Amino acid sequence: MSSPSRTTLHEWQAVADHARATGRLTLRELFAAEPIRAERFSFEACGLFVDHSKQRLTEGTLPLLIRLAEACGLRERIEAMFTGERINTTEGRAVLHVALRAPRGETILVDGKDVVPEVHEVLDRMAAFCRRVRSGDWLGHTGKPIRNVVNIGIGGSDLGPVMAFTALRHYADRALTFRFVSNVDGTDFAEATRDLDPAETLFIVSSKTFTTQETLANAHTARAWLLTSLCDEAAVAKHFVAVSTNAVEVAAFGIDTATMFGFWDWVGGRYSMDSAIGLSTMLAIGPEEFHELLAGFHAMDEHFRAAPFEANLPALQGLITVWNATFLGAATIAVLPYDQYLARFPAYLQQLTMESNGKRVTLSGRVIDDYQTCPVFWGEPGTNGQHSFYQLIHQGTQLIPCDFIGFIESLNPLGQHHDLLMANCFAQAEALAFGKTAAEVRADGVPEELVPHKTFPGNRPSTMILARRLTPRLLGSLIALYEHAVFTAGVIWDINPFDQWGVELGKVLAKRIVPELESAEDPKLGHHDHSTAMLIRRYREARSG
Ligand code: G6Q
Repeated sequence: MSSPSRTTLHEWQAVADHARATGRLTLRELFAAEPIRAERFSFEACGLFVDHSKQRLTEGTLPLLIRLAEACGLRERIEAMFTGERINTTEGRAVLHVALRAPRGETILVDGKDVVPEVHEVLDRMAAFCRRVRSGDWLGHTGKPIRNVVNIGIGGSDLGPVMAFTALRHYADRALTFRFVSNVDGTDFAEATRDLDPAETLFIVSSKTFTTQETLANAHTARAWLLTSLCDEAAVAKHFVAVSTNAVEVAAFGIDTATMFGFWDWVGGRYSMDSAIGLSTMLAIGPEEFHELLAGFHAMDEHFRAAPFEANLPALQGLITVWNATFLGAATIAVLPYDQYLARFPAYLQQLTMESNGKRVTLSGRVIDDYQTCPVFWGEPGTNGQHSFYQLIHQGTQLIPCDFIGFIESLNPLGQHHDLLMANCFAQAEALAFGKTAAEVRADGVPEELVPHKTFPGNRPSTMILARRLTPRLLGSLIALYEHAVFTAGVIWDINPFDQWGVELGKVLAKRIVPELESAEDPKLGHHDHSTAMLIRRYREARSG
C-alpha cells in the first residue's frame, strides 16, 4: 500500500500557500523591509559561513519548511540512518557513509556488529600502503619506485577521487603524477597513459562490484599495456591494487587480495570517496591529511545529527532546495565555486544530487505526479562562467538559484588576484539579487531603445558559502553539507536517495547491442525500433566498408 502524497500534509499546504502569498515579493523589497536580514539568514558551523539572505525567504518561510521537515519525519530519518537501519529499502541496505568517518572508538552497529573497527582496519592498511608508495619503498617489478598513479573507476568510483585530487592538489605530493581513467572510450586510457613509464606506474582498480563493464575493460587494457612492456605476469602484483567489496572477482582478475582494500555494501558509490575508494586521495595528500578530510566530514555529521533544524546547515540547505525547486518552480540550480581547485566540484555534485534524488517514485512505490523533485545541478568555476552562461542567469526567462562558494584566503596568493576573484563573486550575487531597474538604466543616459536590453530584473536567488581556506578538513565538511542536504530533500520528497535503478536499462540494452555491432549479420527484425536498427546497420556497414 503506498502512503499518501506529501501534498496531503497540511504542513505541505501551508508552505504552498506561503509560496503563493509571498511569491511576488522581491529581494529588493525583502531587504528594504528588514535591514538586518543578512544576520537573520546567516548560519555558521564547521568552518562554513552560509548566507541564505539572498534567497527568496521571508521571516515565515524557514519555520514553515522546518514544520514540514518535522511532519515528514526528518529527525527520525536522520536517526535511522545514523543507527544503521536499512533505509535503502529498495536494495535492503543500511546507509552508513557516516561510519566511514567515525573516529576510532565510536560504535555504529549494523545487524548487531560494530563496523567502526573494520573501517579503521582498512584505513590503517591504506595508510601503511600509501606510506610505502610515497616514500619510494614500494618498488615496481623492475625495481623502480612508483611515480605515477592511475585510478581506474567510473561514477562513484571516479568522480569523488577526481574531485578530491583536484580540490586538494595544493596538499599533494608533487613527485607523484595522478591520472584518472573512467570512460570506456579508449581515448581516455590512451591519453592518460601515453607519457607514462609502465615500470613506474601503479593502477588502482576501483570498483565496488568489480563487474562494471567500463572499469573492467579499462583494467584489462591496463594490464595488457603493462605486460606488453614488462613481459612478466608477476609484474601485475606490483603494479595493480584493487578497491572493492568483491574479493572473488578481484582474485579472478589476478590482483592479489592482500593488496585489495575493502569496503561494504552499506557504502553507496556516490557516498564512497572517503572509503577505500579514496586511496588515490590518500596517496596524493598522505594519511594525515586524509584523516583531516575525514574529521571535516565527521564534524558536519555530528552537526547534522545534533543541531536544531533552525541552525542546521545541511537541513536548511536541503529545505531551501525544496523551496526553490518544488515551491518556486526552479528547474535547475547552478553551483559556482570561486576557486579553481573546486573545478570538478559541480560534476561531483551532479552525481550526488541527481543520482540520489532524480526520481519520480516514493519510498512506498507511488508515482509522484503532483510535485517536482530534484532539479538539475550544474556549474563551472567563477570567474570563467561569468564570460559564458551567466548571461542566462541574469537576464534569461528561467529562475536559476545559485550556490556561490568562496574562500577568504587564496592558496596561491598572487598580487591582487584573490581580491579580484572574490569581488566578482560578491558582485555576481548582488547583481542577481537586486538587478538594475529601467529607471537606473535610463539615469545612466542609455538610449531608450536599449533600456530593456540593459535592464536586469534581479530577484534571482543565491546562497553564499564562505570559508577561510580550502583545507582537507574544510572540503570534508563542505561535501558532507551537500550529502546531508541531499538526504534532507529526499526525505521531504519521500524518495529513496540511495538507489539508482535508472542507470540499469541503458546498461542492459548496451550489452545486447555489443554483439550486434560486431556480428556480420543484420540485427534481427523486430529486435530494435527502426531508428536504432538503422544506426547499428550504418555503423557496421561503415566500419566494414
Ligand atoms: C553510485 C553508483 C555508480 C557506481 C558506478 C561504479 O552511487 O552506484 O555511479 O559508483 O556504477 O560502480 P562500481 O564501483 O561497482 O564499479
